[in-house]
Order: sequence, then structure tokens, then C-alpha cells
Amino acid sequence: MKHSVRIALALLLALCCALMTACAAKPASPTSQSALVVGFSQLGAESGWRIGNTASMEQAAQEWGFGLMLDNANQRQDKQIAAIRSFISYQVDVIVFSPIVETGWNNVLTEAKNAGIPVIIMDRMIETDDDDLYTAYIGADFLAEGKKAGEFLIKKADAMGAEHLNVVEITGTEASTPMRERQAGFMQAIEGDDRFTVIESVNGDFLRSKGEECMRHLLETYGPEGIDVIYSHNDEMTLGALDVLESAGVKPGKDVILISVDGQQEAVDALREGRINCIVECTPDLGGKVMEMVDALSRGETVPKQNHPEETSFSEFDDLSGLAPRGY
Ligand code: GYE
Repeated sequence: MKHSVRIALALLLALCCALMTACAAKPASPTSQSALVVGFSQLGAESGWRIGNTASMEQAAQEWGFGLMLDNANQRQDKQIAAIRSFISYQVDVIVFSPIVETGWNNVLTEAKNAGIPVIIMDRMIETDDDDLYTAYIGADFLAEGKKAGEFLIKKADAMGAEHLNVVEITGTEASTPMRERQAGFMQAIEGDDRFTVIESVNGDFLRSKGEECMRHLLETYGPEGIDVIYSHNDEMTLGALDVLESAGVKPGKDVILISVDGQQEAVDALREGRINCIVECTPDLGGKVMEMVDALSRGETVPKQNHPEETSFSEFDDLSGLAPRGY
């Protein structure tokens, strides 16, 4: 497509996004005549992690001088599908999206493939039999994250000399990759260790408000004495649970063990204060790697299919004095 036509279409889409998507963050327009245009479907703004991830994408696109068409789907898969379709009709150079759930993408990704537009899946994964439907995946190894959470629990139980601990789990969005794999990895790590019983798993949808609701339900059902460990799939839900525990006179980190995932600043502060025992890191800072890949694809290079960032974990057993501000 001619650059001038492409730029005109890109600007038109940016305008449509602004008019149609009340909650969308700013739709960027291409920065120069030669700019590549990236269509990015973000799944929502449910957490500090997600907001940090959107910022990382915007900043990296700016640094690379790429136009970024950003659509925020506010937790709705149908909105993500509609955004991807609009990116196809405007013939963006590359489509990037973070799938809210794993299934239901085959049709729209076949359309992108038929249009010859490469697709980078970022953060969460999809379930498909056809790996040709996407060019590459960039995101965390969620199974490894779950295992780290379980390994911390084993270490903590050893240190306490605990005989038996009742565990409750507050899970992320049902049928999403981080939910499934953080659960599976944790279970794998503690499997066969009969010091641990997972007494209930409740769905908190990665939201702080639902983390509060889940905690209220768990306290009502088991009482503070019935719960020894809370494994929560993200910091927002953990922070919600923490408020409810403290209002009920329970001391998180002491009366009950809290294990979280993400590593956003507010949670790291709570870890330092002894109100959370362990946070498994999940980095939202994926924009740089995505844009590097966009650039490589535009030059016809082949890129690795699976790409995981390096991640660690932080716990009460670590010296956190040197930990840099998290930035999200
Ligand atoms: O852990 C959570 C967010 O998909 C890894 O989604 C991401 C998760 C992250 O809302 O905070």
C-alpha cells in the first residue's frame, strides 16, 4: 500500500478508536512517513500490571518511531476480536494482542493470516492446533511462576517446622493462561507433600475488588483459624485480600502466609513491611522486545517462536534493600 494511503487510513482508524472507545488509552498516530504501524489490542486495565504493560508498549513504540493503534477491550473478548478485524481492514504492518482467554481466536487469526499480516501474541497465550496462526509469542512462563510459588511454600513450611497447612487459592480470570498455569505449576510443586491441603479455589478475576470479595467469603466459610496460607494469582487480588484480613483483625504475613504474583510496587512495599511473605515476579515490561520483533519482521527476518522474559521471585528470606523501584 502507498505510504500516503496507509498514513491516511491509520489516522482515520486512530480517530475512530478515539470516538468509539470511551475507555481506550490514546490511539497513537504514525510518527513519520516511513513509520511502521502496529495494531495493539490490549485486553483491559484490570491491574497495575496491565497498566504498566500498556505503558511499556506505548513507550517502546515511541522509542522505535512506530505508529501504535491501541484498543483497550475492557475485559471483553468480542471487543478484542472486533479490534483485530479493524486492524486487518486497515492493513497495519503487525498485529499484537494479549488474549483475555485462550480459546476462540481461530477465525480472526485465520483472517489475519490470509491478509498476510504477522501476529505477535503478547503476555497470555491461545489454545490452537495450528501454530501457523501466529508468528511469535512473547510472555511469561506461567508454569514456572506457579512452581516458584509452591517452592516458596515448601521452604516456609520447612522453616516453620509446620505439620499441616490449609491452603486457599484466589485465582485469576478463568480459562486464561496465567490462571491455568499458575495453578498447575503450584499444584505440581506441592504435589505429594501431605503437609498441604488446598481447601478451596475461588475466582477473583485478577481484580482487587474481587480479591476482597473472595477473602470475605473465605473468612466467613473457614474463619481465620481455618486458613494458614493464601496463594493469590496476582498482586491486585492479594492487596484486596490483605485489606479484608486486616479489617478482621488478622495479621497477614504472620497469622496467615500470603503468596502473590506480579511484583507491583504497592505489593513489594507490603512484602517489605512483612504483610506479604512472597511475590513471584511477572514482568509487564514486554514492549521493547515486541517492537524489536516488529522491526525484525519488517526486515524479513525470522524470529524465535516462543520468547520468555527472565523473572525471579522476592520473599521474606531475601535481602530486598537493593531492589530498584518497580515502575508499575
Ligand atoms: O499477572 C495480572 C494481570 O496476564 C500476566 O494479568 C498477566 C496477568 C497479571 O491482570 O495482574
